[in-house]
Amino acid sequence: MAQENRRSTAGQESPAPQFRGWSENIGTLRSYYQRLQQVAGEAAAVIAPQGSPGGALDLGINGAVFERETFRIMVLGEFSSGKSTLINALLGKRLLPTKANPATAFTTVLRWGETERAWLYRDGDRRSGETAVTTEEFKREVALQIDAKGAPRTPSFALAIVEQPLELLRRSVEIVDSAGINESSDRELVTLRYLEEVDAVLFVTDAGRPFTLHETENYLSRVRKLGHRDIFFVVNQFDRIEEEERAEVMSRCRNSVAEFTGESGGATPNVFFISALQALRARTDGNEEALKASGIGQLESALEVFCMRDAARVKFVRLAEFLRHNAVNLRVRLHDEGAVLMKSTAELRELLDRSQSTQDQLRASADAIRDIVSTKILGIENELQLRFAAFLTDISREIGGWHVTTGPGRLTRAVRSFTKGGRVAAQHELMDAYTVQLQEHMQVFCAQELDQVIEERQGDLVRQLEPLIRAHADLLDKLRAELTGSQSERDQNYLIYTLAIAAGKGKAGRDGRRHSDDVPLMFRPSSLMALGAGGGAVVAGGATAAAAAGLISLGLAVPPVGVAVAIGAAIGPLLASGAVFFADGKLQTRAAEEFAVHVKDSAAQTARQYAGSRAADLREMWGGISGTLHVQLQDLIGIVQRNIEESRQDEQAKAGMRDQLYAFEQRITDVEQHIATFLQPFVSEAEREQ
Ligand SMILES: Nc1nc2c(ncn2[C@@H]2O[C@H](COP(=O)(O)OP(=O)(O)OP(=O)(O)O)[C@@H](O)[C@H]2O)c(=O)[nH]1
Ligand SMILES: [Mg+2]
Repeated sequence: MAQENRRSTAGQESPAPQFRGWSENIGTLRSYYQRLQQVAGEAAAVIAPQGSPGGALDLGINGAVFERETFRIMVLGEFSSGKSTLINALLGKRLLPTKANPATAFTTVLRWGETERAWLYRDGDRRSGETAVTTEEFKREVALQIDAKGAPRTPSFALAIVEQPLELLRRSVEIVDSAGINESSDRELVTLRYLEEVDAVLFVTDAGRPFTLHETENYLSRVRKLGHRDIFFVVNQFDRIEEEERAEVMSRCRNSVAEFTGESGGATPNVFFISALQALRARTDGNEEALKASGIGQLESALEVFCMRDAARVKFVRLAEFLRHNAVNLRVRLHDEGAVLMKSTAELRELLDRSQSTQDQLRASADAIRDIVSTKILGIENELQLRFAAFLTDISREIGGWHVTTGPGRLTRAVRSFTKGGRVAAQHELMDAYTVQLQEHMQVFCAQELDQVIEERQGDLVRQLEPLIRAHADLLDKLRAELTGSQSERDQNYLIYTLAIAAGKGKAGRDGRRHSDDVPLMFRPSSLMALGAGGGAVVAGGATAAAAAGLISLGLAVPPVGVAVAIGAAIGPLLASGAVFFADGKLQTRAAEEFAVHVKDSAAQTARQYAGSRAADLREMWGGISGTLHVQLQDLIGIVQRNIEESRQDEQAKAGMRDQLYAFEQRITDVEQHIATFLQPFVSEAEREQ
């Protein structure tokens, strides 16, 4: 089924609009980058010839990001977790070597090609040249060889690029197989280095020992540190888990992921329980039933949604916004440089001295803004906590009236057979049924009520900050005019404007939910950035949209906290000693009572965790403002100081330089306009989708 879906989507004439022309779009952005870089280079030569200090104009962007025109997903995990088997299953083809012993010798990038082709590289940077090989030769090289003593041989290559005419790889999606980590330090290094070159990560863990401390602390943390927020968590080899233990393994894994992602800032966790081996066999045998049972379908759908809908937006919008922001900075900087050039050293010195108190005032006002933001967010955090705790306490009274459904005849069978396994399974089923219902209620409450609170408080914050930021901007402009002697062309309303859309002001016809995706990228939490405009709503609470997009599994938008575990612990003994409850059919009533007690008891803690994670997002979102104000001031003063130190003499030369700098500014403005036009369709697309 999933295969069918994939085919039909991949074969469509019209993919998601923003995915059309992927290469052209990246190419366009690259050309803007090159134009800006050229201006920066030429301007640097004018401002600071002969490499004099302080004159470097750094665009702050590594051009390499514009070179690759694909969306690259890396499959990562400990050795023998089933990474290669999983990719083979996704491809529907036994392309990559798999075996019980460590099997994959080096990183392999799989990408689309009309015909099968492969190249091998001795180093990961591809500096040492490439060797074209056949698919068979590739397969031989990439399979880790064992010497006579049983030790793995050092592979001759570090990277392979393999082109295959497979649907999955169409539309610029690349999949990377990696040598398993935690097996050999050399191979691990090759794998981990490559992490920096990918856009998203699919982490494979073994269901028999899922998410070990070693995995989370060494590898997953590293993945997060590299800025990856789009992690797909795959619990593989699920077929090896006894049926009656599956529910427990699932909740434990979800819990591990929630703990991990929660700790590091709250991404949107995608956890999938699959059997890659079953999926591969089923796909090569054409057995649809078995394919469905393997669980690979959910993963494929999520990947598909991600690649088709979010990947383009993630990549384009992020790059374009980043580029635009850098262009504005560069332009303002050149403008200030040009203006300061016309002043004598003595004049500049005096101006700097005279402006000391204005400078102090500006620093103080940036600090005051920071303090207001942090006090306000603390207030929001407390309010969320109180409201959420009250909601949980209230709902604990309703639990007795909930209709929970368990598998057909499950409880009756457990009663009859009364085996340990039967009881454990029944226990899990009850526990899951109640937990799912609770999480549904929590999601609705968070999305409908708490989001509203956050939005309102953010609106208050904007209203409070607006006059302060305006005053700050005016003061900064006054200082700029004093120091440079000219009116700046900086968009004074930039911060105010971005703040206003952040809180949902000034746009007609918006509904209450739409706050997060309009938050300008520079003020978005990185998790939002990574998800792009559409996915943004997910993290900030739009659980429904996320679920609709298949991006999260139920319950993970709100941390399930210890509730499920506590409930398991409570129902367990009931079932164990359960003759009396089974006998009079009151099991569910008692389970509901226990569940309610635990919900009530853990309400405060659940609320604290929830409020904490929302507040962390808000802090990240708003925290950049004060920093930006400080940097603006420092840039301005820095230019004056540098000019004082360099004390240029020739007035005519200065005038010439100034004219040149103004011409550079004009070129940058031009690029800025192009970027804005480029971004327009992506922004409107995000709006339509909401
Ligand atoms: N039962 C079962 N076995 C699996 C599954 N997936 C993979 N395996 C087996 O696990 C072993 C390791 O699989 P590989 O795909 O080679 O694992 P890998 O993660 O690529 O390993 P390295 O390349 O060494 O890092 C093989 O014997 C597979 O057949 C699964 O879902 N269920
Ligand atoms: Mg492998």
